[in-house]
Amino acid sequence: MDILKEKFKNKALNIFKEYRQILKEFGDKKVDEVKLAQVFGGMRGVKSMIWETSHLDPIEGIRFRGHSIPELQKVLPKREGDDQPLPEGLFWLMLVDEIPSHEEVNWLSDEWEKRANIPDHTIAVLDALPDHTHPMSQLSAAVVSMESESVFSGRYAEGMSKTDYWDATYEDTMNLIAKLPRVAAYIYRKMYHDNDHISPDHSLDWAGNFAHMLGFRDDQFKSLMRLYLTIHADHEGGNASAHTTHLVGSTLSSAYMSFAGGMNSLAGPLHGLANQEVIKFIFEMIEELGTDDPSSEQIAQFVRKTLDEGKVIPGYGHAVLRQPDPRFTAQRIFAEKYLKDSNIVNVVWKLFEVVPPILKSLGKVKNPWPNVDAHSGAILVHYGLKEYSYYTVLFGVSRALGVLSALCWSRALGFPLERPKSVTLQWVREFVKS
Ligand code: CMX
Repeated sequence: MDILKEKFKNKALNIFKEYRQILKEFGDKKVDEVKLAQVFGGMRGVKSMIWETSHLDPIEGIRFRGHSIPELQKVLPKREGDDQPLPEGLFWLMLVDEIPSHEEVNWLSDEWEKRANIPDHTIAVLDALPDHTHPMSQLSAAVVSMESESVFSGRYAEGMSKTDYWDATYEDTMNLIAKLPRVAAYIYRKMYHDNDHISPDHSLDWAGNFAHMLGFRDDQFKSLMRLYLTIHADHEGGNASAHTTHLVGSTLSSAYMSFAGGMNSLAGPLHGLANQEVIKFIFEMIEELGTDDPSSEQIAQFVRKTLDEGKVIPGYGHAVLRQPDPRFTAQRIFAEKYLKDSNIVNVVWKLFEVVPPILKSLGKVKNPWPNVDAHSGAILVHYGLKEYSYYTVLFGVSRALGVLSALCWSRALGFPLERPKSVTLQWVREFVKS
């Protein structure tokens, strides 16, 4: 058994016993009251799921196993010469609640590299898709096609015991995360670089190698990828991509099917696709205004016009957060260090000044502040990754770290099939009368 799996097994066994005892003693205790507004309102705030890997506070933002993003930037192992954390370290932390050593993250980089080959039929599936297929549809199709390799599905068909579900899910998780950069880079080079693919560099880490296979040689871009793939990894369990992965996984679908479900949900414009929508919005504004250095007044006018047309301002607002997203701030700090003179980055910063007061003035937007998607595109454009339809794939590769480590926990703790209760409008009519 590998070192990480052994650690996970020991942790999970203890926590399994602890939570069963808690349930036995306190299972009837009420945790929440649900209001009718929440029944109609997308279940906002209803406490209904266990998610060990991260926790989201409306004011403070995300904490991964108790660590904020600036703390992660300090405590997680880094590659020599870089000041951003390795996403391998975050995966380790989320899975076993320990900050790994340099040796441990190096082991994980090597382990993922060993598991990274993608099946020929997945390449054939991607090649068969027409060019106008959105990159997120391609990612989803590729992940579903790799289900044929699922250790969990194979062992389940042979009659695996319940007590081994976590083991097979761990194997699928490690294999799938290892393969995602290859799949994602293949989609990018196929779509935007005439199928001119780049072989992996086995000496690089998971994120650095992904940047390399996309075709970016710049060390700063590799550093950006390490930051990007760290901060997008998890946002507690209720967000749409995490919750979808969890829901599909609760049926004992494999990690591949569960993650593909999560990706289909990330592909919506109110969720992960917002990163492409933000840069599209900025490009349209630049084109309409005829300048890539618009004044605040010009930006305000464009924002108001967008709202008058009945559209949302992408990259702003959040279902939980009530302050600027620390993931936005982390990217801003990176950009302040390296990209101060970039016009497109400056537009993002001006939007940050202009948009919140306008959204506040509408009187209905609960969070007028930028979310993670408000910043990422401008930095990518600066480094030459301008094909914005691809941006959500980057988000998806990162999200795998959180939702799949959480899936390992769900299997280890033996969580049941998810099955909340729905009601009809007739039920509501009778309920309000009573
Ligand atoms: N621009 C314009 N209107 C907005 C808005 C925005 N950025 N954010 C919220 N609103 C509106 C809502 O559309 C809603 O209007 P109606 O009552 O007319 O339907 C009203 O304000 C209240 O919404 P809310 O309670 O503040 O926000 P929700 O929790 O319902 O939705 C979110 C959250 C993210 C979907 C929403 O803020 C939004 O659409 N933002 C733009 C898209 C975006 O950036 N999504 C990415 C989120 C991060 C991620 O998941 O990746």
